[in-house]
Amino acid sequence: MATATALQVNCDRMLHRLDQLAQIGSIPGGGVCRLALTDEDKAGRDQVVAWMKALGLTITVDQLGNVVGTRPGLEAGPPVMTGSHIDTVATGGRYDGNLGVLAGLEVIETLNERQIQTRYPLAVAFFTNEEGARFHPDMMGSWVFSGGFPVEAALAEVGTDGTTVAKELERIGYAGTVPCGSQPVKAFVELHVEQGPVLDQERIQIGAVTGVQGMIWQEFTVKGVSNHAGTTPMHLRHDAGYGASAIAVAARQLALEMGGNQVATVGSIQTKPGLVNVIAKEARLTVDLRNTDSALLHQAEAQLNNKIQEIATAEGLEITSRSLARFEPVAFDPAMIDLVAQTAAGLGLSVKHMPSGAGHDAGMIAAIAPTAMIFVPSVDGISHNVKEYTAPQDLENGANILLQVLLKLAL
Ligand code: HGY
Ligand code: MN
Ligand code: MN
Repeated sequence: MATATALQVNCDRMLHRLDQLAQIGSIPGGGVCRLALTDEDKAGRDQVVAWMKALGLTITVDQLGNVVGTRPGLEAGPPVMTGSHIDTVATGGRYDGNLGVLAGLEVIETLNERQIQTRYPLAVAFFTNEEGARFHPDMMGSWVFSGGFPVEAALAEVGTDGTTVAKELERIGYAGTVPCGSQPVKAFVELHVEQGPVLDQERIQIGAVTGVQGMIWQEFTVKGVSNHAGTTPMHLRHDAGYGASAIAVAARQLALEMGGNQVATVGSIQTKPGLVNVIAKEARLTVDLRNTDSALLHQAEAQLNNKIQEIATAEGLEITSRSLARFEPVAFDPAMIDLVAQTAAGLGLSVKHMPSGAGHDAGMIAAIAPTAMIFVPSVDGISHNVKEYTAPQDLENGANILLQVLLKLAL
């Protein structure tokens, strides 16, 4: 259809929405803090729902607060869906997740302007708690939406501040009634900033994402003995603070020794009582392990657990753990990956097939529908940081590919 391939998004309009949404929960440095189900997340949700309504979309809110805006097609049936998330980490950038949702709205507005009707319905979704920073695990909403996690378990999750998903959904008015898992999807395409350095360093314009790497999040509690930092001989110490630090060093060492795609980090360490002259009696820390290869990821986990047992024995510490998130690597549908790559090439853009280092809602929806992702470069590979930045031309390229891919799937 000649007109369809000539269609372009209105990038200024999309940038304006990105800027408006970034004002909600804005933090110094141009970043955003809209932790899932907080007042800021509510305000962001209300804004996006208002835009969806203005575009004539039919809105559904499911039991976990996942929001889907649907544009009817000439035929009824499962929609071709795009979207992402609008919750952020506490030190978030303005593009992570938000770009995918607002580019979806831009596609809808472009089609509305030209009164283009698609054969199948089109939908734009934002999923609850993709980040998993306040409530674990991450990708919670899309995981429940795609039937991977029981909605009851998700609603009962207790956040880092002691409240539950259920209570917070009620409080912000997004405890919907649509049963989770009741909304079939014909195909799913997510536009997202890469959040890593590959496209930027290799000066490539588009990533045709082949899949999402596996991830394991564990929280360890290290119990030792509080004592005086000055009088206690070193060989008599059971220092939980040292134990936690030794785990952090072991995780990093393990990733460096394994090499390849293995990564590891300790993002959070808290000690009690947390005083300069008191040997810590307790420490709590999180470990994030990831790898594109399932067997290697499990090998990393086993090796780290062995090391942790050695630390516990050597230091006379009691170390327990609880799982916060556990996702196997996901491979996207080859035909969908090719569609992204061919569409990018057709628009004269350079494209690279690559895995995603970050978790994404697409990694969950892939369980119920042919799925693909489109990456655009992150300058210096920075993300989960207020300095996250993607150039307007790259944002426009990504949105135009999203437009063309959705049309090819829905016309
Ligand atoms: O942690 C992740 O990869 C995602 O941002 N939730
Ligand atoms: Mn994201
Ligand atoms: Mn993120």
